[in-house]
Amino acid sequence: MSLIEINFDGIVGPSHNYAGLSLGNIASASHKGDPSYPRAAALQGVTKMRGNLARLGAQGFLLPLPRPNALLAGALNLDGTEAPQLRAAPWSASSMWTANAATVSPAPDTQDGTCHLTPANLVTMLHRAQEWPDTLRMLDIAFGNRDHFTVHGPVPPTFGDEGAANHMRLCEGHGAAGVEVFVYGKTGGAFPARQHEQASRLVARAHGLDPAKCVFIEQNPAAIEAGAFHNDVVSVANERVLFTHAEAFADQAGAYDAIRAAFPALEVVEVPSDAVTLAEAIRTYLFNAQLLTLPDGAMALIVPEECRESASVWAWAEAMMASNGPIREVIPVDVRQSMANGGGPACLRLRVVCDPAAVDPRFMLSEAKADLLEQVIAQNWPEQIDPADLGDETLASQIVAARAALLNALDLNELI
Ligand code: SUG
Repeated sequence: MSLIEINFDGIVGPSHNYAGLSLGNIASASHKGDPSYPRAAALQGVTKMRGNLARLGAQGFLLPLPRPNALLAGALNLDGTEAPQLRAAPWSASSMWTANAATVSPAPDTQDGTCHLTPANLVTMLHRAQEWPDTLRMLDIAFGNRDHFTVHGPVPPTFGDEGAANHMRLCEGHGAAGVEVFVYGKTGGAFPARQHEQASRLVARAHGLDPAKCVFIEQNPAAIEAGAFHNDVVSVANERVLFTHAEAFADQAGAYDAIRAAFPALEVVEVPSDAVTLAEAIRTYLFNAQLLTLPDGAMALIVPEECRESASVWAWAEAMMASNGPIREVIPVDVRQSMANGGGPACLRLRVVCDPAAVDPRFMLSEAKADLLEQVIAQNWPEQIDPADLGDETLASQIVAARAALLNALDLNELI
């Protein structure tokens, strides 16, 4: 059995819009009310997947959830007198950010030798809290092979859990046993701390992880205050490398020491604040990057285009590429439609280390399937949505039909 890391990207749903729903997410707040372009957004996502398929040889995807969500709309008793943000919540396409779909512990880390997945409850934000039941349904199908996967229910409220966005794994190779790092926030600041320490600890127990191979670290409150609503906005790990901003953790040196105690081979690539300020790191999403191991063993960082446009970030990236560090390439991708809602390349993917043959093949990408996705999206996704359109019956029917066309094309009608 060969275990590899597979990125499961969220296909951007046909209801993608900018309603400013996420307090503490600066991009979401600053694009509130803008028109969105769901077709372009979804096509940007497929192009990103194609690039990684060519680089890595394997790529998976997860599907948009049913929107508008009639169950939530009903529970909210919408009658037109409500605040626009309540009206928008059932229409949110936020499940595109699959780094928040679940926390994943690969088989070599767990007691029973299966890969464990816990869907994130996302309880802090109304529009995200509606995701987990449909996410769970999908995970149960994609990872339904019980010889290889264990899929749990979510962490109970009120412990907020935002999934893999606050989880990092250090290992010598993806298929080897690793150390899992859980990053949580403490409440009390201006913005919500969306990952609760007890949620992280509960997930680690449920997954049967060795306590000696788990590290729990507090996020820097100043980073949350500056807009790092998830840890993956300020750091990312791959194999033995932790790529991080110098202000990511409450106790930066203590965090490195704690990780090193469990994983002595740790190699930290730290970006100091005088090279890239915390604000610029959050604006450009330098750390919301996919840190990939290429087939030749070198690492590449897939960053948003916004990084190349920033003088300080790009100067730092060029210096890093010229040095002899573990990250040899920095590759910008255009995911601007997602970025405007605070979702970079790393938000758009869930990493699962597993045997690709164990995954339901309907969730695996090929060049031909990427062609098919592009075709269905081009034919069915709305070109533009203005937030004032949310609630419109004709638009609702178009969105439902677009998702149905996708499920039908992928032979996944059981998800309707
Ligand atoms: O939860 N944005 C998402 C972005 C999630 C990014 N994911 C990671 N960092 N892994 C969020 O804040 C905005 C929706 C709106 O405003 O319409 C939103 O939900």
